[in-house]
Amino acid sequence: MPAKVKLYMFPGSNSVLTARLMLEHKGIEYDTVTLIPAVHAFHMLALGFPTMGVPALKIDGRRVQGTRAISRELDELVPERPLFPADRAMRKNVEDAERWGEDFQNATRRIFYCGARRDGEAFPSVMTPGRSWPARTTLRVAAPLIVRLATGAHRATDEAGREDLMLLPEHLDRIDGWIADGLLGGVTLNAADFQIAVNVRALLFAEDIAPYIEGRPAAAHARRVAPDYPGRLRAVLPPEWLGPLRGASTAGSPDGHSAAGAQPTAAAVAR
Ligand SMILES: N[C@@H](CCC(=O)N[C@@H](CS)C(=O)NCC(=O)O)C(=O)O
Repeated sequence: MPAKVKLYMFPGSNSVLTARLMLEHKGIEYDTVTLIPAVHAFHMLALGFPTMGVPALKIDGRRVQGTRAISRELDELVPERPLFPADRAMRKNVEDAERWGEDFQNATRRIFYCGARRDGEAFPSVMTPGRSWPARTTLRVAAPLIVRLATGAHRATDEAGREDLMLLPEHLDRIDGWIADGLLGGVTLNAADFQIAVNVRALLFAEDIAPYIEGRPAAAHARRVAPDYPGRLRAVLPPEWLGPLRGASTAGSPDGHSAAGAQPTAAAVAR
């Protein structure tokens, strides 16, 4: 008999989307328990999960929490379309990239909350699509408070967000390199694909950042793996935070040319 799978989630969460895409990739049917962000933390603890975070699954009543635990569990449940290669060395590479991707997930979230503090429409644009009107209204009204709480929970300070943006060119180069090597973006998607692509996709709805990603292999990869991730963060980030992106010689500079030399360099704007 197929397992009974329940996903604890809220729409708009980057890590939840990673879990959903992996469930769909495996063809596993599941029910969702849709929670309100921030309040969800109390629900998760009350339900007996070890931490407050989503995504989490109950599989025939057994609790599995976090994207990296979920990817392993799904391979146990449905061996077809494996999320990890059978070859030991290749598996290790995917595991390492997936772990790196979870840190990248945290960075993406911090950058988002830095933006959401400056653009009141950003949080509702990501968190309300697909929800009932009472939930949409509640989320709209509570958005400033939830953004404040999430800032604290995820330590998404301006300082941290600026630092994350400083490292972003390096991260994008790494992702493009993994795509070129075939570690990401293969015929069969793996756990690292789902972990990483969702977060590049999330960065693509930041109007300040998207021009520096568009045109890169990472952008095409993100759209392939996570075609549907609604949201909008208007261009509200302090311009000096974007210096490292402008200074990086990327395929995705906004005017289509290498910006190195023509724009402030990372060093020029670094604290
Ligand atoms: N890194 C975790 C994600 C955990 C996480 O931070 N989830 C957010 C939702 S986007 C959350 O539940 N945050 C509230 C909290 O942990 O208190 C994973 O990959 O599963």
